[in-house]
Amino acid sequence: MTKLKHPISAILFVVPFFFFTVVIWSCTTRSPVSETEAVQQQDTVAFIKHTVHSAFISEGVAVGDINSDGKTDILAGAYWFEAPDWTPHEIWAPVAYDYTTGYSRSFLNWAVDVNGDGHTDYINGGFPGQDIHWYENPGDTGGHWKEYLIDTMACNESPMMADVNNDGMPDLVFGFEPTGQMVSYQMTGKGGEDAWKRVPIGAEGLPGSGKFSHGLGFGDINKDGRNDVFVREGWWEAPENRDEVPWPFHPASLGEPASQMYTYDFDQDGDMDVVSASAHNYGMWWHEQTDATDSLVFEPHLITDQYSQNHGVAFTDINADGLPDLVTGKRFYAHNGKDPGGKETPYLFWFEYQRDENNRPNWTKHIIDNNSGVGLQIVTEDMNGDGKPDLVMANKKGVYYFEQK
Ligand SMILES: [Ca+2]
Ligand SMILES: [Ca+2]
Ligand SMILES: [Ca+2]
Ligand SMILES: [Ca+2]
Repeated sequence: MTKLKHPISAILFVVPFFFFTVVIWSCTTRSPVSETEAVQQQDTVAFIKHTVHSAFISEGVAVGDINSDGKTDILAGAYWFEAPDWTPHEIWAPVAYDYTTGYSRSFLNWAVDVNGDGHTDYINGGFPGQDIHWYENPGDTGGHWKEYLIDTMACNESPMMADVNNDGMPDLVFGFEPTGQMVSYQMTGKGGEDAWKRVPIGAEGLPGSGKFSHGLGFGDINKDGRNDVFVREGWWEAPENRDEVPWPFHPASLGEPASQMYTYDFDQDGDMDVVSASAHNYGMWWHEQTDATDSLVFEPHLITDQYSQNHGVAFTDINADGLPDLVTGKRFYAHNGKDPGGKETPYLFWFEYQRDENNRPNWTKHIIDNNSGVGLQIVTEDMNGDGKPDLVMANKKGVYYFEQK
């Protein structure tokens, strides 16, 4: 296995350290944040910005030790970038993209040893509803990586990697629009065209499985000890035997079209709540679970409506206080500048999660940068081995590594 960080391990990243601040901004305004404010809010945790690549090549990104030298490299689009100097190496022959008019062929990326030969391979998903491939790391042989098809169609705009069948190996999860199903792809270990086995999660004709469905998450939403799959329209309940498919679907209302969603007991009342952020419009919310008697009822609470296009969200403990935090920002030119706020400042920020004396959540905004933003995913990985999570993202401005000081 490579240094893969999938959602569960991100959620479990906990280091005890205590810190306290208060929410100082109004979540009802939408005024631009000044650079002065941005600097002032970098007080608790600071990052060094490394520009890995300064052109649009991908909106997905992954990390892994590609050349087995013990250093974590970065993969985005047609390249892997060799640590520590981020020397580019081609995976396939790159082509140029224009961020003002179009998209790349690389929307979501992952790195894992697919064929079990000890070399970290690459998974690349394209435009929503288009094909998804894995690329075999050639090792010392070098040259472009051999491409294998996983499926002709990967739907939902936030395909994810998660251990759905609980066998210790990461699976791919996304929708299949023709049948309206949420599906998983499990690694067979065989490599080649047979490297992935498709296993449905849900029955046919259910939401969240369309090409442009927005919002997908994985976690134990009903708190029975088994991680479930959820979308903004409901959730699939993991059975004790994960191979008993389809998993039962429970309708629930989890808000507006979103990007990656996460579940956590934010108000510490014993039930699982959900956090989501708008992928193309304004807003971030935590959804308080208020009733578990039916298929779960949630009440949304606004975290902020100040930023739009939060199409990549990570959930990890940034400041090592034992509480997971949100990391997101603007997906720069998500729809070529046409979304609400599409041409506003491409901020990257984290929202520090804390609780007041009554266990009500509060969220403190920390601006990290004002000239990058996010793409479709954020990697939170300790890139340099100092124990602190760093941030890696790729979007229509370039590829960035934010090293936590
Ligand atoms: Ca391999
Ligand atoms: Ca469960
Ligand atoms: Ca709760
Ligand atoms: Ca924290």
